[in-house]
Amino acid sequence: MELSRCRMLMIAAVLLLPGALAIAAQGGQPTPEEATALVALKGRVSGMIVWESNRTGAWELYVMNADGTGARRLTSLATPGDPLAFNAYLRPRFSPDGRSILFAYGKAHAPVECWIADAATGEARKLTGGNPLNWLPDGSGFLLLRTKQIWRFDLGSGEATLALPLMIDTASDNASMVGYVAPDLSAGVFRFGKNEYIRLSDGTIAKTTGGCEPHLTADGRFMYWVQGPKDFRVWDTQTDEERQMLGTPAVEPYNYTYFPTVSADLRWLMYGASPSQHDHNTSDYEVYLQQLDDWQPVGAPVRLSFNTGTDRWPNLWLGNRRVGEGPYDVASNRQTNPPPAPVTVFSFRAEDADPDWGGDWGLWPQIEGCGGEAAWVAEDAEGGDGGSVRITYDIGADPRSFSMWFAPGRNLDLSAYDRFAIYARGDVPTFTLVVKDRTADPEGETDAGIADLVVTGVTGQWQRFELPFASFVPRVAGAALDWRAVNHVGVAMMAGCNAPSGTLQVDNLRALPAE
Ligand SMILES: [Ca+2]
Ligand SMILES: [Ca+2]
Repeated sequence: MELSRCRMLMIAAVLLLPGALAIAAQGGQPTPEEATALVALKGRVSGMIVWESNRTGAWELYVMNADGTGARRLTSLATPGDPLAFNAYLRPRFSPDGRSILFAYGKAHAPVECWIADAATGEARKLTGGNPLNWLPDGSGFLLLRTKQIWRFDLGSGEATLALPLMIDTASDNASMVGYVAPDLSAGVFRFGKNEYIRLSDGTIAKTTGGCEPHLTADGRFMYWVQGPKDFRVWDTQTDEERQMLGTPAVEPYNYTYFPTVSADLRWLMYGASPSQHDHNTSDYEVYLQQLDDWQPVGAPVRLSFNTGTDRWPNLWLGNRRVGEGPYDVASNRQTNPPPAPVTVFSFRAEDADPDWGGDWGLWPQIEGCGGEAAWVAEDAEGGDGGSVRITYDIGADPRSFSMWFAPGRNLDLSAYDRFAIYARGDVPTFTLVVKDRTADPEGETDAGIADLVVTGVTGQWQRFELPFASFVPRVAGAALDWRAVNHVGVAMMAGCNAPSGTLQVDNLRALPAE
């Protein structure tokens, strides 16, 4: 029976001097809090997000699932460095069925055009001249502004016809004009010198505000806009009530907010936020999602993009379609997205400190009677601050094990990662790293969802070991670990696999991103 427990793969050390493979800091990485928020968002919102980014050097459309997964570049519109590439707002908007994306495009210094992209393939084409406003509710076409008049473009016929005779005197149809028209064509909002809410029956300007980037909700009832950075406002056209929708979000340093768009059900606000940089073409705006209830924020905003380019004008479509599977923005396209930051499981930064990703640590024998102690040592394996932990144990001949870290219910998504790294030394040659997910056996009554990897080659000197996720062996044959929901990682000593007694010192366990 002892042998069956030791089916786990033996892996030799990757012999690297401490610090030899230091992880370089990269721009645009999620903090542990941001990574946790991304995981927590899963299952709470269904749909797709499109936004525009200049991370390749030219403006392109990018898409991701509403929970931030599957992020990828959608279009190949421009040649980077092309001096004639479109350089104004694309303001992409999903069609009601989520299959197409309407956006502004063209050549720099030329009249703006209405373009459409396939939301799955990214294939894009020009439909007509003018500045696109918004989709018709039935998806049969869209409205656009051309020569200061509102036109209706019909996708079936490919023709644009004048929708209203009204000349919108104050509106500009230049490429950076921001506007939106109510579905019944009763009113529209436009930004020229100021934000204006205009009754389209007679051209009456019913409301003028400061700021910029005016929008209407999909039902046409609410106008919302940027009064200034850190100050989004909303106006109820029925009750004439104006109030703040979002002030300074509790996100540092990304609290300088622009580009608000609200989902059709009014429950989600998307926006771009930068670290106090204003320029809308060069600043490091990032895409954020904020839940709303009656126009007030619920919980903290979730950061969805991780790139030092300008990420702006996110648009959320709610529904059951997805852009595809894949990791977060950080790992989806290495040419334009930096990898995610390593996740530190524990660093033993201080005596009695909790593991870095939460939970608790100590020694938990699987059966009573094992002897063991864990002592914090003021010595970091990489020569940095903080310390490590020294485990002195005696498990005898019975298949007893010790696990030295546990974080119930964390369900951390490590799908963008492919290996652990850990430092170890000791007077025993091996130890076992144990990983458990939450999905296979939530009650923890069996070994389903647990996988092991025996690390060999431990010596008296600190060594860095790399442990590929693919090498972990499930305890229950055929039950692969779900790396999207990891809630337990532990260092274990198990009879039949590891020495029955000895001393082991470990430090700085991290999950590392796939290359
Ligand atoms: Ca950015
Ligand atoms: Ca340490």
